Amino acid sequence: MPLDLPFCVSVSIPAGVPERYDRHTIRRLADMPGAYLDEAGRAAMLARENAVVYDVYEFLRPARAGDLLSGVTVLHPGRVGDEFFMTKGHFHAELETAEVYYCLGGRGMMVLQTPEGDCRTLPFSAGQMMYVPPRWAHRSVNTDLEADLVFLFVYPANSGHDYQAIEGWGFAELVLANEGGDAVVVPNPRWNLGSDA
Ligand code: PAN
Ligand code: ZN
Repeated sequence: MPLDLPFCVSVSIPAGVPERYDRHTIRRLADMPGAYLDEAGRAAMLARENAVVYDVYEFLRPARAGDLLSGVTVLHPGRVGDEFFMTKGHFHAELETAEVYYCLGGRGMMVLQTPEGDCRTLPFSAGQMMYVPPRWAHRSVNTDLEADLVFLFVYPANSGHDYQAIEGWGFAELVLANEGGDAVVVPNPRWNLGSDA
């Protein structure tokens, strides 16, 4: 889309895929080594099929303060072991930048965490808005095995992404299915162990 001109685009509810977009990123199981607690389970699933975990449709802008990046994420249903499908999660490289998510469809949670390790996991479902303050890393989790979790996001164009810290440490909390299949938030047994690995 032409830069510096207003644009308006249809985003269907609850499917979420915009009628047009600048970039489509596909994240598959193979793109998420070490992200799930059950790494052997991920490898076994991968041997069968390199499933798509989520799609991101973005409207691109120059990386300048004052501009905004926006788009839609479609996080598909599934589990690796007991752990629900989730995004990689990241800090913004420019740590003092915030983000707003609005959930268009589905049912899930967001895991948020500061560099100091303060971790909060909040429900995030259709019709809800999530405010991610500056400094808080964020990951979305789809806790519905039947439907996509779909959300629109808006954040400063100069934010950048830092995936490394989360790839190393993970978040302090995980969202797992209990025996009945319901989502439960539990402490991450691997939390912080990977920081010097
Ligand atoms: C979102 C996320 C998107 C995919 O646009 O980037 O949901 O998640 P990961 O980037 O963690 O793979 C956002 O938070 N942007 O800043
Ligand atoms: Zn973000």
